[in-house]
Amino acid sequence: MLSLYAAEHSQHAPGIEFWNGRAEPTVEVPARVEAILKGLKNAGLADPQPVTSVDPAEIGTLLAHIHTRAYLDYLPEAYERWVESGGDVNGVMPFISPGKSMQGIPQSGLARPGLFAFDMGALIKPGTAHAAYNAALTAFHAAQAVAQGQRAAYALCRPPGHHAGANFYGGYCYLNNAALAVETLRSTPGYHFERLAVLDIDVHHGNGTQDIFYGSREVLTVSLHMDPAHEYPFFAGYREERGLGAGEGYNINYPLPFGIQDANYLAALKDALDEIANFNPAALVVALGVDTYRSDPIGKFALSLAAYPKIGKEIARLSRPTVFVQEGGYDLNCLGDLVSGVLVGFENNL
Ligand code: OKP
Ligand code: ZN
Repeated sequence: MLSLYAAEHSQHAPGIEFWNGRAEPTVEVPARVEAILKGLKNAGLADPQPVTSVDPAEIGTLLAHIHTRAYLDYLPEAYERWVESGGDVNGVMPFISPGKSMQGIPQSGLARPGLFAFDMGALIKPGTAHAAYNAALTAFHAAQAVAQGQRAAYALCRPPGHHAGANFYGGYCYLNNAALAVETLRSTPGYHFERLAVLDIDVHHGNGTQDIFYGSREVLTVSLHMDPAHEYPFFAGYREERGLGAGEGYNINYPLPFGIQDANYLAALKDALDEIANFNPAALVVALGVDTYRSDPIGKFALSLAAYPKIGKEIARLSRPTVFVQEGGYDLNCLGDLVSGVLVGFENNL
């Protein structure tokens, strides 16, 4: 399977995140990419190819379909404006965000992060925007390959993207790579990908992807994740969230209990894939998080190693052109085996 990654991901190394009011070392580290590359090679999947440094214009038009102009203008200049205004050189982190009735638009680089950041888990440092654009470029190229006839492709995106919405970022995510893959498929000239589906199997709810397509009946978004009543991102991911207006019925959430094991998880996945099959999309984008693994440091599911090829097999049974986009997964010892498990399980069942 065509696999792509961006070497320049390493320009993004946030180091810390705030959680429970404490600065903690973050699990979203550059070594994740090395671990996954090693896993892909060990599994004999085609050698991952690097995508080269991005000129933002190359994907700018497509990104403007999924993110607001205000947010896209903010991201690349956030660090400089923050430091100019006296912000800590270690990185941009909101310390004030508007209350519900506060509608003003500040110019200060110290306050602007509060307009867009929904948590304190996505530090912006000097290399962050560049790395995020390169991750998006990786998803773009993988989707383009599928639009041009490849059966499937894998984009090793880092930083991940599924928590980034139209005008917000957080949870290690800045640009929504999976949504960009959708827009790339939809925008390929002469190619009729009218109905598309996103299957998000990261252990956290894909609130950004849900946000972007919430009003659309052309893109079905389906997410399986830890019950947000008790876990991040807390404020979205509930079963009642089914889409809005024309999009009503085209967003499906599966909040699942902590500790869920292979059999029950695979049953929920089958149900999700049945919904997708009924929708009959021309192609599928998989937001591939593997933080569902039992020893993941932040996920609270309990899947075994053997679950991952089965997940790939179930996805293959849908028989759609498929773009895999990397999301979370933080157990560096197993990360490569988990990702390649899904991809090999998929390929072996085509
Ligand atoms: C990003 B992705 C616990 C930190 C949890 C928030 C989770 C972000 C997940 N120490 N931080 O969906 O994998
Ligand atoms: Zn996750």
